[in-house]
Amino acid sequence: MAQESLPHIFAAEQQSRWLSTHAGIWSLTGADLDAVPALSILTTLWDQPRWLEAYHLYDPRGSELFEEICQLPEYYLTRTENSILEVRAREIIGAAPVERIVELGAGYSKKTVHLLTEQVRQRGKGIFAPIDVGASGLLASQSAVRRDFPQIEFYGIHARYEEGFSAIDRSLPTLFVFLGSTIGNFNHTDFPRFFRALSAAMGPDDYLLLGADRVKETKTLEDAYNDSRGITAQFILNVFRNINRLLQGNFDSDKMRYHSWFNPQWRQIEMYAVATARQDIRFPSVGAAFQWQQDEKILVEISRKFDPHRLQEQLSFFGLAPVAHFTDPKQWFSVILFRKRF
Ligand code: AVI
Repeated sequence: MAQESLPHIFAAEQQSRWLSTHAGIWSLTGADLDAVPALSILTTLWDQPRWLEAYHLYDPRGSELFEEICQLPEYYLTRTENSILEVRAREIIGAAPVERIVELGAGYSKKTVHLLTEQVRQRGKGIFAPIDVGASGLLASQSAVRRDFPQIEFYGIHARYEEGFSAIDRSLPTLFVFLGSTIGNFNHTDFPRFFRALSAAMGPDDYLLLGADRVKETKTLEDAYNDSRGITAQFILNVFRNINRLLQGNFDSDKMRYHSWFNPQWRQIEMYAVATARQDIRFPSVGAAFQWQQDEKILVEISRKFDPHRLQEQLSFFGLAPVAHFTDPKQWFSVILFRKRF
């Protein structure tokens, strides 16, 4: 594997830890991205109630299903956020005088295009560095950026979010972009840990653009996560195929069903797999087993819904000051620009 010259993206003390696996895509040396998921799955499945971390949903099939979800008529999040960015990208980029855009998630969706277009229009150049655990999304993003934005330098960072953003140098003013309301998938422990780490990684001239889905009528929320074509159900239950592959497990998808609801007290959609018959689950590779009882639920994913004013106040405690708040005519979704304050 040829080592490329070191990129203008990692802090000096970090550079020796990163290796170029494909030209323009950088991975953490020695990181086994499969080892941590296996441990996470085992520990949370032995919890009471049993649950899973949301990132296990995104194997290649899960990523395809998620793309389908984004096109569903009931799933308003993607198109609402996209319409906000389409209309407001000029103001957003104008308000954030940066040289670099770091996107958490594979990037180069239609939504990112609006920001890159404005970066080139207003500043003529820039650096785009998406961070993602999936190399395929980064490669697709790389070829699209090279094709459509020759003025933009591309660095793909193949890592978990925190590993990626903590390694970035602070010499260039940077806009961190975290869209799609992915913060909604963080539980109450992950949420503060994530923002503490992100704020610590940001320099004084840095900005954060955050997409957050808002609390709204229960039926609208519940329909978005229980679509008439059953794609969301397939997406959620597909996680067990991924677990079977990772841990040589024997989850039987014919003996489970999908259930979701909006929990108003916790302001979150909860997505469960429910056993329709008892399953004796075995993971022979690690010598572990448990009984999944009939009607017992495994919490596969949560999707928290936000009050944007409270969210802005909350992030101010992490040193992130709100600069501008953008929403859609129905006020269903918020895109908020923050500036690092201390
Ligand atoms: C990625 N994330 C923001 C989606 C959401 O809306 O919470 C994941 C998803 N799960 C089921 N549908 C969509």
